[in-house]
Amino acid sequence: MKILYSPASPYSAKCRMAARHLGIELTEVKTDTNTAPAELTDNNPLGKIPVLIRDGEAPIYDSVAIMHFLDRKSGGKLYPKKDEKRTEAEVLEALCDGVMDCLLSIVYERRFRGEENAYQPWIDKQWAKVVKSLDHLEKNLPKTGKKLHGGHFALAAMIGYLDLRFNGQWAEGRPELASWPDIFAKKFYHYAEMKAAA
Ligand SMILES: N[C@@H](CCC(=O)N[C@@H](CS)C(=O)NCC(=O)O)C(=O)O
Repeated sequence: MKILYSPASPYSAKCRMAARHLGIELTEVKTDTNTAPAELTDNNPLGKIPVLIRDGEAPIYDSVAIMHFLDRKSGGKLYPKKDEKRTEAEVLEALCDGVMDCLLSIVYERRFRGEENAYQPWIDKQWAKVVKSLDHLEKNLPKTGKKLHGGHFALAAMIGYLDLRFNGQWAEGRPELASWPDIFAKKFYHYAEMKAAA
């Protein structure tokens, strides 16, 4: 199986980390969405990454569908079995993915319109959602028990993207959240190596 990804893509990072944690081997194919290569657009009409490509089977997108596929493939190791715990993990993933949506929207606004033409009220609106969500996470940091789940991988991917594109703009005043990757790294042994390669 291969995954179309880019090193900076947080949704891709979430899936790649989860697959690695579960021991599911994926061939990673670096993909530039800006050039819209046929391998991407033929497999995902939205032209977005990540996309999981399987031999002789339909491609899988988006990242949430890939995570649920990885969960089934691993015999249910990626999400908790108990209903309420599973819902908790899924909502954490939704929140972190939602923050990534806001951050990406800001990055794209600046990139495609140009810094000088970027529409500041839109950026502010997206950033306000990020602030509210990060404050919520700071006060309600998820438990990181024995087993990691999909929500944890989403949280790690979100923090990775904040560090990459919004370094120096989010960690101050949020010590719990800022130091959470240290807890995560103790349970996901490939974290440092994957971060360094990104
Ligand atoms: N909801 C999607 C979001 C995927 C997404 O927006 N990926 C970005 C890269 S991080 C992308 O492909 N952007 C290119 C585009 O929107 O054309 C998911 O969870 O996979």
